[in-house]
Amino acid sequence: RAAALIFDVDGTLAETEELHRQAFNHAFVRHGLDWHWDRAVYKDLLRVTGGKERIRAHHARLRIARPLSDEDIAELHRVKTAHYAALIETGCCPLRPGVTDLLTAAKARGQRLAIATTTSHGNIDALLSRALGMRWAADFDAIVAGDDVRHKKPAPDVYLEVLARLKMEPFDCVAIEDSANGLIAASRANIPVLITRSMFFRDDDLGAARLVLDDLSGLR
Ligand code: XBP
Ligand code: MG
Repeated sequence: RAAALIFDVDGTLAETEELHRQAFNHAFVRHGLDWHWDRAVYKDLLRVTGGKERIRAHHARLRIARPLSDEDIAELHRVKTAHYAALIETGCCPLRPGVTDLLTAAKARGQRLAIATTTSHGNIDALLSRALGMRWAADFDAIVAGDDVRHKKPAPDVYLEVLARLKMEPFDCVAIEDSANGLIAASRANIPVLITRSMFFRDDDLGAARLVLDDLSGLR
């Protein structure tokens, strides 16, 4: 039994990527851009982790593009983030099946809990305070977000930072992830990975994981 469970957020705790997608599209309209990311386009763009990085990557792929400055990208991402929080606030994005039970059971048997994600502290808090209550963070011994480290997933940085804060060895932990980038990040930190398949990564090859499940229900 693992002494600590380290959770990814987007796709793993909740199917948030669809809301991120809608929030990006909202920001593009607000910024006067004629971009629209449909699900197929977004699925492909998810290979680029990080919202600002994803916007930049899309812009770089367009052949004829008006210049997009760092300030433009920061502003687009601010609008995106505000709209994402508003969408989460509506309560339309519950935690995935089995997540709450697993957190409760893990806590009861003395396993430590942590988060290793690419998204921001603000987005994590919006999701988890809605789903678990305002004091949700008290149950987690380490919460590391994308902007806390130099390199986002698939780099191992967020996982290495979690291990450092927990003062634990990788083989005493299990990472719970939904994407190939997350699997690679945790594997590079030598942490065994459990995959819970999510909407956008349903047919990805995630066979390198220790275990691949459709969701976390019935796991405890
Ligand atoms: C999540 C991401 C994030 C979200 C958007 O990856 O890549 O970029 O799509 O969040 P993972 P931000 O689940 O592997 O952590 O716009 O806040 O970056
Ligand atoms: Mg994910």
